[in-house]
Amino acid sequence: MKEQNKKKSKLPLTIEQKIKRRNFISFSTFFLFGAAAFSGWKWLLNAPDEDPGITGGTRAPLRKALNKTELFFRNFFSNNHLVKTYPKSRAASQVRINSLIGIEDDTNFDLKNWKLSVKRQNQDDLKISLDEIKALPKTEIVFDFKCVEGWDQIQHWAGVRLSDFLLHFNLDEQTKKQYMGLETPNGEYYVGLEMDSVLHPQTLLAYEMNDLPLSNEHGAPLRLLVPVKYGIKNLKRIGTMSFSNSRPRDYWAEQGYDYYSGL
Ligand SMILES: Nc1nc2c(c(=O)[nH]1)N[C@H]1C(S)=C(S)[C@@H](COP(=O)(O)O)O[C@H]1N2
Ligand SMILES: [Mo]
Repeated sequence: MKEQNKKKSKLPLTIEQKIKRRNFISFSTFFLFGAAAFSGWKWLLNAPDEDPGITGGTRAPLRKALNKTELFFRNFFSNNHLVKTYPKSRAASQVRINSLIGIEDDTNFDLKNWKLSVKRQNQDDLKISLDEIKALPKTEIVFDFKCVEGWDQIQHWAGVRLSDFLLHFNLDEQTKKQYMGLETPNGEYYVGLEMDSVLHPQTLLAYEMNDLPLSNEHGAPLRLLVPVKYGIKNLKRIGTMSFSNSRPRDYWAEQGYDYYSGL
């Protein structure tokens, strides 16, 4: 049956014809894909920039794609997703110090009189002392701290769960907003976090590292630890806390880094 079919069709192609045909197919495929890639690139090049502001400049279509990916991961890693923790014996004794933006100047910073200011809408700022924060249940964590620059280190921190803090100071109305903004007392370093990460059970306001009060370089008297995110979001020396439905300004996002910076 098969043989008969073959005989009915045209004469079989010669080897040369076969080669020619293949060459034609591969060259035209190559050309078509090339043309498509080129026009895609031209399109992207001519596409408008994203709206200026909170994130570093890129083409609007690229930002759209980035935001889609972000949403996918945000839904994928809900609050039930916990980062891996380690025994204290695995924690580094020499904890790496990275950048010191907004915290270098210790002469103009009054550690003793520091208070966390919490901005609330239509109400006075809350001013909270370290002692008030320390009075809340203490939570410890040993996790692998990751910096976008490519290093990571297992570190031991302690403080209060940010969600415990918010509950205790009656900030539940504020947590209905989509974002929290944190800034150093001098406003030179600042981050924005979406509420899912703020309320994540491993997110801490930390005042101790390796069972000792934070050193200035590590963000004394109080810093953020958000283990579900890269180091850039882990603001050292918190001065103010605020809430909003639009993205708060973010130091590294303004430089073009991913706003979400999730792990
Ligand atoms: N105020 C302030 N917080 C900051 C930074 C900074 O420069 N200034 N750097 C961030 C970055 S990029 C990292 S990796 C971590 C490093 O924290 P560490 O110095 O305690 O290791 O702090 C983050 N928080
Ligand atoms: Mo970092």
